[in-house]
Amino acid sequence: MYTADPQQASNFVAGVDLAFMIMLAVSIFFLIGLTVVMLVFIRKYRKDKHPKAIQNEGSNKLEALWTGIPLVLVLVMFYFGWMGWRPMKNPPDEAMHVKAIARMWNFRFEYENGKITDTLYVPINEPVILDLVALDVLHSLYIPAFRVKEDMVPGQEKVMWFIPGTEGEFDLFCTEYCGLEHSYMFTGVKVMPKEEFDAWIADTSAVVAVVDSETSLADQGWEVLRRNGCNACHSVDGSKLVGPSYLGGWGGTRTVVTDREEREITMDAEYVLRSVFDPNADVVQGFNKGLMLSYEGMVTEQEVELIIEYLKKLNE
Ligand code: HEC
Ligand SMILES: [Cu+2]
Repeated sequence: MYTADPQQASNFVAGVDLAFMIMLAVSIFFLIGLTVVMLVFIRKYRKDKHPKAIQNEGSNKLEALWTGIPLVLVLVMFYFGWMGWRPMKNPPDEAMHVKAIARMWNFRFEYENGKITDTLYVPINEPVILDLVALDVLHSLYIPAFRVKEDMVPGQEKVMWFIPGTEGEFDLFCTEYCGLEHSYMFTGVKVMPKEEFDAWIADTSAVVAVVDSETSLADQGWEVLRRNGCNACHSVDGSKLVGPSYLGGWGGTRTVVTDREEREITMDAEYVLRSVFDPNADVVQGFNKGLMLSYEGMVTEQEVELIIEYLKKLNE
């Protein structure tokens, strides 16, 4: 996915890489230096040359030296680390905001005009502020090429910002182990020329057009499931993941727990709708409450109907 010049990918690359290279250089210097000194000493002070060990009472000069030099080195590293990190904490006042929402186990990005995507789209050379929202547990948004990473904490308002400097696609993923399908939280950032981005963002038809394209209703239902990350928890082949499989679900009966009472229920449209908007009202026996969050406001009723079309087709 790494299609562009890494040094230009964002405004933070130079600062972070400089700090990294300095630390790497210091480490390599000491690795080689210490190894050489060790080998020399092994030779110089071996037993047949130095049969009698002597007691060394210490040296204030040496003490001062090996306190002073590392102190300076550590402060140099701190300085460059700080210089690379500080600007990340100072987002500009004027910038495009995108809401980045993480949940088990996908990312979604909401733009100022309401457009929603599962890949992040940004214009080149424009500052972008991501408002980080975690709906369930700790996640962490990481874009290695941009050298940015920030934890996403439920209930905490945090931001991340950057100015993309190269067109192309870069990896974006969750880097805080957040449960079974953590590795599914893998998507990308697409950096586009400004005009192309403006045209893209203005085109909200893609959001609406889910319903009236050429594809069959069931295929559109699948698309809704894919886009919302439902498949991280629900399989199509009957295997049990975090939630029940879609297979054989529609029209079947299942035992659910409603207000601590067990009852039999048939999977009809009403039940599916309730499962999506109020998942913890009826909890399917053998599965845990509280894992599926409500998709109220994220999935429309119309989209639930498409999901149902897909479930029906799966039974055929
Ligand atoms: C984090 C995991 C997770 C995600 C993501 C998730 N679900 Fe669920 N889902 C569950 C669990 C666990 C259950 C069973 C417990 C319950 O009924 O609340 C469940 C139950 C259901 C049921 C009832 C299933 C049955 O066989 O009775 C439906 C329908 C459903 N989910 C649809 C969806 C849809 C549609 C999405 C995406 C918009 C989705 N789920 C996303 C975990 C998840
Ligand atoms: Cu995560």
